[in-house]
Amino acid sequence: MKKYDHKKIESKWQKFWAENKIFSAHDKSDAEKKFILIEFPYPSGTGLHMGHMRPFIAGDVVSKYWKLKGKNVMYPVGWDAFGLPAENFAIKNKVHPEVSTKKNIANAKKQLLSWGTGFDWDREINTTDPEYYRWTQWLFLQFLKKGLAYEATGLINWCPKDKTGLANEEVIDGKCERCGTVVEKKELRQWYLKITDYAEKLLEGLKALPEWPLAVKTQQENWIGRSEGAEFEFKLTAKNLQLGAIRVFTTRPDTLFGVTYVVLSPESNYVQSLKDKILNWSEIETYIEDTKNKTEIERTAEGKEKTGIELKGIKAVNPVHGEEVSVFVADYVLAHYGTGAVMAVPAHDGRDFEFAKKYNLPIKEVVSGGDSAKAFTADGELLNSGEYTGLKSDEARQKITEKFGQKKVTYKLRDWVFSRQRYWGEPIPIIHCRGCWEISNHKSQITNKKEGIDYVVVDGSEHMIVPVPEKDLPVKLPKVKEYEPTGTGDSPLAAIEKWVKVKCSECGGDARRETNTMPQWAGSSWYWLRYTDPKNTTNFSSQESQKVWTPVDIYFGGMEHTTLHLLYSRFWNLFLYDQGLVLEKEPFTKRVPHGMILGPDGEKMSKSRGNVVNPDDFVTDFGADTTRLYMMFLGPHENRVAWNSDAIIGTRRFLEKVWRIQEKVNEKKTVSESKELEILLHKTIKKVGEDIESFRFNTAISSLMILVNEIEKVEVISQETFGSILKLLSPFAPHMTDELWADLGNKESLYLESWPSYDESKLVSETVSIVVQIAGKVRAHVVVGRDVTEEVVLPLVKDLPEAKKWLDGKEIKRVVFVKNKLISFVL
Ligand code: ANZ
Ligand code: ZN
Repeated sequence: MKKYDHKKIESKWQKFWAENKIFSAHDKSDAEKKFILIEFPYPSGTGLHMGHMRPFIAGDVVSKYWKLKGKNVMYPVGWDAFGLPAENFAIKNKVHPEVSTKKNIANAKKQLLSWGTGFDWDREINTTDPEYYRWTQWLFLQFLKKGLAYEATGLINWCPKDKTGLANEEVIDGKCERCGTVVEKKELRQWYLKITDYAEKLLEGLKALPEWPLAVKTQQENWIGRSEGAEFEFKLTAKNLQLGAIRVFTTRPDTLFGVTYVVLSPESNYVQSLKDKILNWSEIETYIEDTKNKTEIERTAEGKEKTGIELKGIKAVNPVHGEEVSVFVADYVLAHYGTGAVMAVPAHDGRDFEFAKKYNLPIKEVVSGGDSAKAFTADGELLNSGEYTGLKSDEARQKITEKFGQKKVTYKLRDWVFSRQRYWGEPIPIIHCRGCWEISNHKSQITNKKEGIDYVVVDGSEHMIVPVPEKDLPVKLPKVKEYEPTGTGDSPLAAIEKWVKVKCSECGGDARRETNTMPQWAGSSWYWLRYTDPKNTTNFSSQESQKVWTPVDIYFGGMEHTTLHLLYSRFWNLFLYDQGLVLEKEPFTKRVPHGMILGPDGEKMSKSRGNVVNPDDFVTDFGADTTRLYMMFLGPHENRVAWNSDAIIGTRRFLEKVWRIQEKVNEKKTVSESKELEILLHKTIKKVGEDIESFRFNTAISSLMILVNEIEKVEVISQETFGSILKLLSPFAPHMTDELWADLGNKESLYLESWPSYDESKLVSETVSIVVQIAGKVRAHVVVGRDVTEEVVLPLVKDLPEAKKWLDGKEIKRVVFVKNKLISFVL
């Protein structure tokens, strides 16, 4: 027997698979397609880590399995190479991002190959390739054409460390998703994508995804945050002077009689417009300034002490009965939710209750069921509510809204801040032209005949927004020496005069390029479509290719992307669907999240903790097959699991055991094997297939281990049996199995074979004959399956005519059951 030399075997097969394109997907094929996707990695300087390896190997196992099951599998990979991680690495190591990205990609690709993955390298894509980002820019212009990309000046999230604006989705618990720095607010001119126009469709679409985990759908649903309620108008007065009105959004119109004050958000325009009438304006102004330094979490968390200041001299009038209540500014009311103004009902809302207690404001109970110790927030029967008293909350909500307000649906989702003040991103394909603005007579909107776009002028900038004509795409990122972020709110591109100055494609006059770049989520918002048609130079992805491959059947990825990439890509896809540019409404049929791989100490891997383990060390020392198998054996795919560097040796020994089994293989095609072994083999074939199909990799492996242990005990096995075992193991340990398959005398790779099938009739164990004893005498025999229980045997026996004769009319005192042998009735 030759030695199990993993290094030799693994590099041999990696070379063979690549040269023979064993794992390529075929655009033309009679077989049913399976599009299996992993979230493409960003090529960082430290290489791919355990967090990549887990989903990538899972996807690879599933791909190899379906290939053996005869499907036309596409398992593609590419590089999500724009964005902060690549750029930060480049800055830190003083190399241009383009250079470092190239190097990092080469390294990561080497890693992926060394893991024995079967990616289709002919479809490799790279978001920083101008031939790729040409289409990212083109797609952006489609949003612009439909009015779903717009520019506005607003108070946005700003990461002071990364020196760029961020989308709401990138702020996790008040911190930058990338670097963990507490996010500030900054007023900046920004590009936005109007994802809010798709709030309803994004929610609706979730219902058509039965194969997504509930947790993922719920998280998206909560993020979109649909609230049904109503708006009411409260008139404002100052010493009997009418000052106009404010509108409040509430989900509890049934509590309108319980309003004891009204609160405006500090950023709300209402406050500014009341400036002259407010008696304590300077105090208010200070408060507004102070709010700027607080995060949303600090402002709104229940239990945090609430602050606020009364607008002296202003009153609000409750529309139900004309009662006047005080008006406050308080930072627990956010500017960008609902109307930015709240009717406060301390008896029935927790935050209002805390606030009212602190400032000694009246608390008026209008829904029965609570006590005065805390707010009673549930529904109930109305109290103190005029003609509505006695109604149930539900009914009261309807009636009060009908009479005094308007039904309203509000979403938590905000428009997507789509520009970054960073160098390493797709340039936004826009120029700003003063000439065109002059020509349009300073109108805020004109229609471009050529491309049918309504151009919108930037607030106050006195320029027209002109999209770069499609024929001039891509707008290439200029090669520069200085690409560090400026921190001023300008992108580093703004300093490159030569690149910024450009002739306007509309009027021919002097214009300036947009210098912000797209966020790192841009390229990934459509990449799976490009895999279907990666070389197309005239279309981002042709409909013919989409027809072959979309939707993605299985999408492996992290839970942390649920309200980032996974939401963004559904949004792009829905939008493109509406434009007739993609064929499927929902891009990903099944989503499979994975648990994090923790360090050996059970903590999240991190450099500072010193518990980072590198997959490549294990691949080198133990082999890719062992590492893959161990990774998949760690525990349920969706669970967090700790990497135990000592336990991997057990997995290696298991593979060595399989290796040794080749000695037992008989020369002849078949030998007679025991019935038990045959049953076990068929059971294992069934189990491994079912487990892989439902991502229970660890239990698939355990059943393989049981089978191999049994085989170890026998003297000889047939080639056929060994072949089946190799196939079952091959998705997990591809190199060794292909090697042993060849050693059996096969001329072709195991992956050109098909998955073993099991025989349903072979699954049932053999039968046994059980003695039926009645009152101490043998009266009958009954034939049943081996190992069946008393519950199964008893009714069978009672139905036997030979037994009935002796049992009918008698009282059975006791039944003794001996498995596989005897059932005895004591009368
Ligand atoms: C009166 C009221 C009475 C409310 C009551 C609740 C309970 P969701 O469910 O999250 O949509 N609200 C409205 N706009 C707000 C803003 N800009 N900032 C902070 N809070 C705001 O929450 C809707 C409720 O949150 C609204 O219903 C409003 O308080 C508050 F017994 O109005 B409610
Ligand atoms: Zn112009």
